[in-house]
Amino acid sequence: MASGQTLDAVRESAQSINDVTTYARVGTVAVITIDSPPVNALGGAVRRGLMDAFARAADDSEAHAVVLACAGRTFIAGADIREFDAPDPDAPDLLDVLARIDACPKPTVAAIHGTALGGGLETALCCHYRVATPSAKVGLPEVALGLLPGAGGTQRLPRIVGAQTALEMMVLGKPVAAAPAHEIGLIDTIVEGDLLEGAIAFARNAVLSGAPPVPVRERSEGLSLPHDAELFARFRADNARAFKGYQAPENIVRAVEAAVTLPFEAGMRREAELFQELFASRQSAALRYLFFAERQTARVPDLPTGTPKRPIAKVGVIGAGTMGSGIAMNFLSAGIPVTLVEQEDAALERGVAAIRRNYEISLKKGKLTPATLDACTERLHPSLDMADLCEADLIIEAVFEKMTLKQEIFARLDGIARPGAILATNTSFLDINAIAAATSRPGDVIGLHFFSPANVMRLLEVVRGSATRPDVVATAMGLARTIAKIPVLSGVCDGFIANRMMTPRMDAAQALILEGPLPWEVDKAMVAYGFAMGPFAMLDLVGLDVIGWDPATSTSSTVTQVLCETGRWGQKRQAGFYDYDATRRPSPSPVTEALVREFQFRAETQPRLFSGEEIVERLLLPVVNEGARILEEGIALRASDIDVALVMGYGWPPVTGGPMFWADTVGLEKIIARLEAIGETPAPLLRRLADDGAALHTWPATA
Ligand code: T1G
Repeated sequence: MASGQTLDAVRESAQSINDVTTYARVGTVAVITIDSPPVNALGGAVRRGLMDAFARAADDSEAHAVVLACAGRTFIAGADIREFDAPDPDAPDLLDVLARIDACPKPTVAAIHGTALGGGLETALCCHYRVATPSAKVGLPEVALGLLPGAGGTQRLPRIVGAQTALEMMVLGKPVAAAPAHEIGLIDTIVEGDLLEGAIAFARNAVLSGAPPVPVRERSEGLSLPHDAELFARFRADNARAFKGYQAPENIVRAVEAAVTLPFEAGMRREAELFQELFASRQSAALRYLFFAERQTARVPDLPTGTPKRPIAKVGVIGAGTMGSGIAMNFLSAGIPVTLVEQEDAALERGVAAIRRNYEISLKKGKLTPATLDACTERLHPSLDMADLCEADLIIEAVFEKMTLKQEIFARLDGIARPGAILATNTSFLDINAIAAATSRPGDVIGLHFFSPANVMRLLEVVRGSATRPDVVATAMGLARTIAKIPVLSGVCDGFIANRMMTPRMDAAQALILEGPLPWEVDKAMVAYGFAMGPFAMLDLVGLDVIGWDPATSTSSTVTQVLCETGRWGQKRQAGFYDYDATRRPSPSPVTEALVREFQFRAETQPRLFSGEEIVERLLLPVVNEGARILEEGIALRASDIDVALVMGYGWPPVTGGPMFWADTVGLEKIIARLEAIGETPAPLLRRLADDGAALHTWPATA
């Protein structure tokens, strides 16, 4: 970051403020540096350091300006989320620290590299100026944690960029790159060369200009931008769908309304009220839980520390269908060449065309540059000959879900793949051990279960066979991050983790409609809970005929079987549980209703009304029970891994935290009682945890 000369000057004069903060002076510019890995988060030590360092700067008569910089990979990346539920009692409150910075009478300059996010950008907004490297990004992503910028961001940001841009930045929560941030005035200068030198020069010029520095709280250019009173109403209307079910966006809008209508101090008080509402909410607790849960899945406690990873420089994919081409894209986009093998030319061409089409869609959306698109597609090597996989470091089989076919392929791979190559199967439920047994190298065989669309869904289930070697597991878990996936380690069982967890939800839904609620009433309840679509709409989308229905053995013994037998296979037939018009718009079907009523009659149930909450509970209880069994069997390492798998693999509503987190919000004693009330046998782990007063979603504490 800093060239030799400047860095030497800083080092020579640096004095320790505390273990994460130093104070130096380069000429007449004070340089405060935070060094608190991994992301310089605003934990207690950083807050104490900032408080004392800025006090020192204000009193230092030799210092005519102040630069705030960070060491390591990034400028301050936000409040320390780990401290939210266990704040450091001895450290000053963040708002007091920022007030100290904000009150500095000398020009203050934030030198930003990496990502200045959340409280990090709010700290920079308490400086008079912000300079950044070209690759830096700034943002207020608190909405992703179910929060709003609670350290003045909702009040200061609009004063620079205006209400509309501020709303977009905070409600979408997406970081803004340095160049566009400079265009909207959020960054004062982009420093092409050495950031610290540039920041010091900027500070010197600010002093030389003689102009009194104006704190952001006193600026108003953003608020004087033309905006009509309809702005907020329109913003709410335009984003109503995206806001649905989330509390934080509305509170952000209200906070920005306060920035536009109230004096700064009153606006800060309003921001604090709105922040506290969110901080105390279950949604935010769930999202903060998932933030760390996602970052924990890659840890495999029983892997010896320092387990080596095998270098993966070349990848082979067998099967150019929807999954194979999607899987290939993950590696192409990560800069890894892929040999894509198919049996027939037409199938191979379809796969290659699908890959190119997907990249072109990303290009149209501005997510890709033409150069990147060309680089990705140039890394793709289509082939009709498995022998071309002989140099691959990793080969992923993604063919039809048939054990004999997979075993045949792995047996052939055994003779083709180089020694040390990792042989992976994308099977979604077949026994990895049986596939591995088809080779002479079962230790090199592993499951890499991608979720469709494979180039989009972030979950990657890494399935460890009984013979899979530790370095193969370590390689797969590390590779997930390389291809921007969240790895969840699974043992071998039917459906691994995510599919196994979703099965009892579907079974419960099918059973429930015999007790009263119709399919669309069940779906409505699940959508209200936060799912994008309910289980029956999902069945219609996927196709009833492909979910384990066999015409040869169908016996009209379930609603689904009868629907399939009568050709109501779902959306593709414009009739399934729902009826569909030509645009595939669904409507409750009288045919299905009559069928359900008939089955209710046969079941001799006393159909009754169910509330939405009761429907949700009836579908979630068996899922929680299955999760507890998965943990007891050692299939999943942690309960939070199960939640991450469902959120990342099946769009389980993140604001609920996932089924294991939900179970603790209900209380395990109640979960057990309600499971028994519906005739389910609670998994022993639930009883043990309930007896110990322990939580399910953080079990096991050690993993
Ligand atoms: N607090 C504590 N730890 C954090 C952290 C944070 N804010 N951000 C990251 N870490 C840890 C993370 O757990 C991991 O730890 C390591 O850093 C690397 O993270 C008052 C209330 C900065 C873009 O939401 O978006 O400020 O697993 O694996 O992919 O208004 O981390 O190594 O032990 O993600 O390079 C707002 C959250 C907080 C930013 C880096 N800030 N962080 O991504 O690495 S709320 C955020 C990120 C707030 C104020 C409000 C990303 C990153 P470990 P990583 P990365």
